[in-house]
Amino acid sequence: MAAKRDASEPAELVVGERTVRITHPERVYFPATGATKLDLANYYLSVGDGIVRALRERPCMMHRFPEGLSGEKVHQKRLPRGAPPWVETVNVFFPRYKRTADELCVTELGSVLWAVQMSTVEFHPWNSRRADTEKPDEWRIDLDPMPQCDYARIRRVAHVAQEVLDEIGAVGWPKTSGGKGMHIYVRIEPRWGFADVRRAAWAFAREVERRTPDDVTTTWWRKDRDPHKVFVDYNQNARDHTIASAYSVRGVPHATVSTPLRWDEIDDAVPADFTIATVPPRFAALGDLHAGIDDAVFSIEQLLEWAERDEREGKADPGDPDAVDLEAGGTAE
Ligand SMILES: [Mn+2]
Repeated sequence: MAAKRDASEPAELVVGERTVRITHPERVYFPATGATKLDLANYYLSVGDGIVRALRERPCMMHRFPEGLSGEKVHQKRLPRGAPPWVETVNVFFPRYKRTADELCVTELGSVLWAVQMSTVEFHPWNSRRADTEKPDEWRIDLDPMPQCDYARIRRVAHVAQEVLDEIGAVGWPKTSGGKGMHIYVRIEPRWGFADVRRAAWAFAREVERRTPDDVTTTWWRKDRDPHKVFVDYNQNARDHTIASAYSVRGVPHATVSTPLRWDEIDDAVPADFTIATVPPRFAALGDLHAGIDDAVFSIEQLLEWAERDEREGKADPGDPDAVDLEAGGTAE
């Protein structure tokens, strides 16, 4: 009788010099397609350089689905117990709760796979790194469709954002959000705190709005936003706001992936086409389209000047509702 591997036995994945045991490899995580926990692990293995580049040295929230998508979702800040010693962490402070937490800090692909073993589907890294968690090195342009906004509008706004980025000498790296929107990341010098990076993002969003007012809103209150427009969500640059990283799978039925795009793909690329099934061959063919992100570092000074100009004209935004003054002792609300 031929030896047959029992599908319910743990799988052992070799990742560089690490071996990661995946228990319950056959557990269905995505009931709509039947994709299992092992499929998820193999997906992350196949985009290894890309996911590590997106997460490297960043505090990272883990969005876990211990029973797959049919069960409860856990937003996990603290690294779960039982991690091998090579899985690294970074200690971050949460002023709102006056507590610290040791969050996952990916330094190698093995730790991504260990997070999958701990049922992580989505990775939500900070926009700063452990060398100084209070100084973001990533400006995140989040193009959020309001409920009745069509994707053509997202595409148009992405091109306007690209035009403004070009003019200020910044290199933007677009990706699908894995949902209905788009993200554009810009590497920045880690010289400013969250409040300034957010102000810079706000000034940029307003410039994009000025150029295409029929497509964009920067209106603060959700209820006041035109439901057909794109909200350029500058608040994603506030402290302790995180969004799914490049190559992060999303916890949705068809396991879409937040997928890096070339600028010239934006008009044709359909976000729903990028899933844990389709992104591995794409990655094998194209490599990581964000591979150059760490070499294109932008300084936000000009955007801060725009922010000052707009503030002088009395157009300051109402402030981040979640902002906490760290130096004043961190009393929120
Ligand atoms: Mn978004």
